Amino acid sequence: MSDWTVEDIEKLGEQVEAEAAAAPDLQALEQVRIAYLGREGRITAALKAIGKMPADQRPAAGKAANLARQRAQQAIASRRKELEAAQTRAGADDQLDVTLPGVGPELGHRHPIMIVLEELCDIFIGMGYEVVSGPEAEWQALNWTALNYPPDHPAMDEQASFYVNDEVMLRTHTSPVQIRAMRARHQPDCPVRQLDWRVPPMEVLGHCRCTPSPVRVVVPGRTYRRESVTLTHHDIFYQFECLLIGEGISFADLHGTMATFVREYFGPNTRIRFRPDFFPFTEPSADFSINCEMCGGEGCRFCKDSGWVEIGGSGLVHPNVLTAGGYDPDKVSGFAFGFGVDRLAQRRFHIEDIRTLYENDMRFLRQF
Ligand code: FA5
Repeated sequence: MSDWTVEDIEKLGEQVEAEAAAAPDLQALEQVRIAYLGREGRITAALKAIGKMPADQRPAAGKAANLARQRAQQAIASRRKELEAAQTRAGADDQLDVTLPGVGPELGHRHPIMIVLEELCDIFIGMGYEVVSGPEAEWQALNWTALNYPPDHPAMDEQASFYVNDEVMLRTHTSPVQIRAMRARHQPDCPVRQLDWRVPPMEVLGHCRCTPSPVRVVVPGRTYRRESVTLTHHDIFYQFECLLIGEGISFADLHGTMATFVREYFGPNTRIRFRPDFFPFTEPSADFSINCEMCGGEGCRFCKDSGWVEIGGSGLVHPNVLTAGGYDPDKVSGFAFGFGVDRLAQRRFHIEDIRTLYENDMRFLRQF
């Protein structure tokens, strides 16, 4: 006769599950396995005892013992998995070698265009100029009309510009900021400050009820033109604009300011050359070049053997543009000039293809 009852056997499953779950490590779990499933284990003993039980109890006892064995195997296997995973995690932590040199975060790099722009701004701030900006999506009225472009000027052709809608476009140059800067220098209560940008330029002066302050600003900024991309032309590029308005400003002031700027930026022996040009917003207008710093003016492939490198456009502010800014052309005058920044960056860092400046290739950017 056996001492085992069916109830005893049924309880084994519950007991082994509780003990397996409580095992703190793999060694303790092995002890649980031996205690229940080992040769002398309790479930093994129960299975052996079935043959000695009364015949009517054997089927139920056999079923209970098999179930207990199944529960024991599952409980032990799942606890083993948990304990092994914990051990792997702990092992990984142990592998941290605190004596290894640290990996420093990689420092960012300034974009070559930003390096040039900051240097340009510093030079002009040193001369008492204020750095201002304007929107890249600009009123057509400011990009063209207020700058004295006649309605049929070829530059307004859709081919050369990106239009957003009938009134807004991506600015093709930084010159529209001239108008914004002028109107911002009217006294706070002057109606010109509140005027719609689309008011016909020749009417603006009629709204002025103040004496606007002199203007001395530079404008670094991104510009857009619908052009074929080449080594030196892009459809996105940066310009740098300078505007001075006050009493008695003449071409001599333009020349003096530019001479100071080019000597600071390109070197003390730099010379400037003006040649007559045309811009609707300046009169007279001139393009300006400097002697080629690569060959010292002798002629080389960088200056196409001319000894001169064209930098940008300049001139005295046209009376109609002063009027569009609310300034009386009989009382004040001014000069303006503007040039491309990308080409300066290309020369400074010997970058042959302007596209490299806009591709964001880290191998290129890491060099600066
Ligand atoms: C202008 O944009 C005038 N607003 C400059 C100006 C300002 C004249 C104030 C008078 C008074 P222009 O179209 O020439 O001018 O452009 C000026 C400079 O921008 C060029 O000399 C060139 O360096 C640069 N530039 C023009 N188009 C591109 C382009 N597609 N890609 C790169 N740079 C360009």
